[in-house]
Amino acid sequence: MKKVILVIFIFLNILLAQDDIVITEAYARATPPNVKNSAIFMKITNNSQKAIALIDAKSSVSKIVEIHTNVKENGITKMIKMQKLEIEPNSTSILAPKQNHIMLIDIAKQLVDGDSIDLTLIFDNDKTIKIEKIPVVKKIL
Ligand SMILES: [Cu+2]
Repeated sequence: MKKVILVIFIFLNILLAQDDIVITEAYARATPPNVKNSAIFMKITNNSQKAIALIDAKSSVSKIVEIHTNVKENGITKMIKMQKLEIEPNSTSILAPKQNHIMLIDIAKQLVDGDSIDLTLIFDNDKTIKIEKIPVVKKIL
């Protein structure tokens, strides 16, 4: 009987341990000197059965952090702020250059390749994910 209870207990723990939101492959773009904006890219996986929306983001490196998307208007691509980024159930939303991204506006210091920065993501299911170290990477876009 004890064994059965133990097995059930372990099984429940596994179920609870599966996070509904998982962030992978996050990186921030290195900045040239005097450039005050940068962006963070990643994959956000929603393992739950409900749509979850990213509604806010914060970082200690910049006062303003926004959720952005790129739109094309009259042949010109521009970035616009989104109130939220919805992630469908059991799917992955990709934040990538020239697509959706987390925008860092008015960064306090230059982001140099090899540095790392923190990021906090706030979702509409009351879940907050803090990533302590996102690598800063120099990438040619
Ligand atoms: Cu942007």
